[in-house]
Amino acid sequence: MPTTPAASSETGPEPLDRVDLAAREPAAAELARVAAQAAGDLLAPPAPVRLGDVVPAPELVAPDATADFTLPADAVIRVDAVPGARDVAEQLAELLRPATGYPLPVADTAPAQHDGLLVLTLSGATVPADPAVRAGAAILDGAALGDEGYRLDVSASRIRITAVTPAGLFHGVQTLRQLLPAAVESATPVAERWVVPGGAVVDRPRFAYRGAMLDVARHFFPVEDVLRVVDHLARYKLNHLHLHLTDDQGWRIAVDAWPKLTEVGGTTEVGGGPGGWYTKNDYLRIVRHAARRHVTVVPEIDLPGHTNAALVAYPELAPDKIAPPPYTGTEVGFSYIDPADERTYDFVADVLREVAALTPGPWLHIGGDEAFKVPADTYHGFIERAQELVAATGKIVIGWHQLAPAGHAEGRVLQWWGTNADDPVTADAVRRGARLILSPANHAYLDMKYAPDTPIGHDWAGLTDVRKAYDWDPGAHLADVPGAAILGVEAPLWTESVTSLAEIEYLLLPRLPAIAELGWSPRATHDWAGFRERLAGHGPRWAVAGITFHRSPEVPWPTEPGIPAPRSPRHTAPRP
Ligand code: TNX
Repeated sequence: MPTTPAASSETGPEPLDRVDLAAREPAAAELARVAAQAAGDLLAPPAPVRLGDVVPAPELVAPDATADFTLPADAVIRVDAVPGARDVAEQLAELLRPATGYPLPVADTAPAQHDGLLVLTLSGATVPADPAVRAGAAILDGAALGDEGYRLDVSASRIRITAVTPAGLFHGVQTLRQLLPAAVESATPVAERWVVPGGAVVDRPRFAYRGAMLDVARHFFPVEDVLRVVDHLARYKLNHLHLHLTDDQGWRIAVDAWPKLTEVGGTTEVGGGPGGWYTKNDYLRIVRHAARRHVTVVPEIDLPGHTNAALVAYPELAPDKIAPPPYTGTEVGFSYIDPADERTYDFVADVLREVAALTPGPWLHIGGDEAFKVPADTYHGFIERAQELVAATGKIVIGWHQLAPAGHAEGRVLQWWGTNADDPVTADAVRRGARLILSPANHAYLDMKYAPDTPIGHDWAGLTDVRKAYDWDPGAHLADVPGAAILGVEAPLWTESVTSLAEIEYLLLPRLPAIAELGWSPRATHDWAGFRERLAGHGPRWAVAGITFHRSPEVPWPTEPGIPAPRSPRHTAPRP
């Protein structure tokens, strides 16, 4: 038996002539192996990101410390020759090329040739030939990955993403992006070892609907700003962008049959600025940019209240047929289109038909909130007709939860924005067949201030720091509503106090990832301590990408050099 160091120290060193060198060989080999490993580690330190450091938290993570992958300069992305998959591969290349400076050509995978360095595969329900993928299939087979799930396998020689749909591949790409060093967010080449931690991730969403809303009516934001917001959603696997397109202060979407809606109603905004609106081509740019990122745009035409801008443009829609003055303040609940005039329903039908024609997604949102001046019976009658007009376009109606007492319409979805989770009227609508998107204002409203000194935002639903945004369970939030009725979650950003992209980002980040995790991750992963650690790693990513964020004191942001202090959003004077 070889002598162990412990035995040697107790009995003193053995005379050399009695040492059995052959018996020592394994120890020497082990020493050599450890030394080689140490030298190798010096040259190739472990991946800076751990496999589980992903937001939203994946369903299953199986790290393999021996299988880190380093992206070589001559890497090729191979992808199944399917249009949707090919485009995801192109987007992966677009993500990686600026920072790496590598050419990263995208090549089609021949059926038997899965030997590229970065492989994206649509596997359908068939069991994949690759043993690593087959092992994963034992946990979740291809079909169980569903419409949006993916499997990521990282070995020393290859990265493979497998999914049933292009959306699943796209989500896998977002995970891969987060597993690369933060410098991958750089717009210019960086000298960096592009290491990805080894192992497997198998992942799929908890809820089908995961969204954010941008109010482009109170303040108008140009197309480029909206595209960038879509990019932020896509990073965190959110799949719906709800655009609040119309309100008292402005009408933002062109309608051919009623051109003055934008030409007159689009020229105002909160605070007296110039406003603006989207032509149909502008709007389609947003829809297409979102679709490429597997984000569905949900257009909202807020009815019958929140319509002052429409009444300025078309006084015939007003109950008294007199044009009101344009409105640039921030009060709510004073305006409505005339529910007693048939011309109003022509207007609603025309608008919904034209907006539906710009909408590849299944949803049309008709608002319905805060029509305080319309008597309840009249309001219910109006909503029931509006719900029918949505159905006539072939879309499914969504409305704020004020729709609840009106009659049920096939498939309808209510967006609940209350602060008291005991809401019998909404629970009753669910019993009559409604499904819910949850946007509790005291957790999910991104226009609420983080803290008393937050320079912009509201506080009517309380202050919402990152923990408050994170600490609730959409599946069990509302009394007497079963989890099965919850379609998903949405984080709305109202923009009465928001005037720039930097301010949008400041309110979005870091709370949007909190809501994204509630929508995507299995409840078993919910853990504030772990979330804030994972979230901390995103500060450097946002900083490198030039994205504004709130450096919340609740998050242990890294303090190494290279992580600049966050920029505050431009401070704006309080508005009337
Ligand atoms: C309530 S929430 C509104 C909006 C305001 C928001 C401000 C909802 C459906 N209506 O009109 O912009 O509060 O936080």
